[in-house]
Amino acid sequence: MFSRRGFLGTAALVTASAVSGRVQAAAIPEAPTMDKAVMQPPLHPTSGPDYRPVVTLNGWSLPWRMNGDWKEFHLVAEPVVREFADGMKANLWGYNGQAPGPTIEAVEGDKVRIFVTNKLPEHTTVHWHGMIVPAGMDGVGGLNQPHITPGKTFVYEFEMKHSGTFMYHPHSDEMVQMAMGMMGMFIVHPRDPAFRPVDRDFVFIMSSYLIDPGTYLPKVNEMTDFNMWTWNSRVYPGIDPMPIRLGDRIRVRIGNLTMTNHPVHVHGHNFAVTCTDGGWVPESAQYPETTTDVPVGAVRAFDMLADNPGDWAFHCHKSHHTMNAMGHDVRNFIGVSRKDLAKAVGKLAPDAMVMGSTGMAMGNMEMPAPDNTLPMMTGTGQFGPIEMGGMFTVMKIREGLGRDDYADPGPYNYPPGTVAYEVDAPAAEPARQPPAGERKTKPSMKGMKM
Ligand SMILES: [Cu+2]
Repeated sequence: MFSRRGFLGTAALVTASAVSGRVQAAAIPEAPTMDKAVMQPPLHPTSGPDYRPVVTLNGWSLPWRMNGDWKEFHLVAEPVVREFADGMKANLWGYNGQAPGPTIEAVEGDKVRIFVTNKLPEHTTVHWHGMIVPAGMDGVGGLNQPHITPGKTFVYEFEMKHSGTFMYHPHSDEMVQMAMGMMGMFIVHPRDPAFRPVDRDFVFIMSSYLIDPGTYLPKVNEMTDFNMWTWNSRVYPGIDPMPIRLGDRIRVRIGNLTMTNHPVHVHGHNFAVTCTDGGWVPESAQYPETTTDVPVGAVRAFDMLADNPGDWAFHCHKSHHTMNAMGHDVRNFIGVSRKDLAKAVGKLAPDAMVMGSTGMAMGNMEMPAPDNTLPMMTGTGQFGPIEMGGMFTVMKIREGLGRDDYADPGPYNYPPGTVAYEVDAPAAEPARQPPAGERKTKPSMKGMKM
């Protein structure tokens, strides 16, 4: 858990007269830090205007302190160890103990002061993606400000010009630092709490890594062939489930700082994209979807009425992005005779296991793997193996959950007679046309209903 010492405690000691455009080193607020990769409860505001806070999948929101009429936050850029799922950790760079960094929440009209301390071995900056800020606060190293060298603290000050869903990330050795996991979400709530309110507001950011099985460090120069597709630097089954009360109106806000687009898909419901990193989508421009593409360097937030109880898959629809630690240089053996294959392989490698001639479903069987990696397809549901990894989780829509209850409600209790079932009867062979060469006459279309 984060330490809130100093935040709530010191807020009352600071007087409005202490505030000027320039702050002294002694005024740097404490930097809370997080040691867990588990979704923390929503951080309700204790000062400033009211709003319904977001929850971050496997993450948290950064506490602040008021200093006069400024909201002060403190980000610390530093090396971190992030667990992707049980059985795999990665050495990343992030903020305040985790990668991605904490979600920052503020309100339209707020004056925000963000301290950034650099504990990395190289310089960095922070860019506020999508936010309307003065040019000198935009965070492109060299262009808008000097880079923040190791050990130094810089201050960003700006007013929240508009509400919406934004991101933050370095603009300083950007390729390396984003490939190492440095990013986070920045939510600016509308000043009017009646503007498009929702009951539950989920947030995460997508990143991708190439980490060879058995190693801990991402290969930062990779451009396309990633093997870890993550939501908040977690992969299924390590991604938090999304508990939702039946009848809740929910919002899901997704940032994408990977190197490709991700069509995210929800089962059992439809939704409308209501917000991008450019602002709110007018109602007249919204339309129903079940999949929406989240482009690279963009944010999509969708609103959905959770009116269908059950366990519903929510995932990226690129099937390779719901796999873990996947090698791509693999031949397709579907339809190849197992006997011939076994004979050929046996000559070369007597102990090798031949597989893949009927597909790759492995069920409960998992291949031996080095330490610190994850099975390609994994996860178990009440009916058996789920065979997913990567960008996949489950929306668990239940009656009667508490308002701020985000505890996993467990597997769905299906009402009797509502689950697909096996019939105990032989299936008749369908009548088929013989292959073209064996046909006596040309197939006739006459009499066929088209
Ligand atoms: Cu994807």
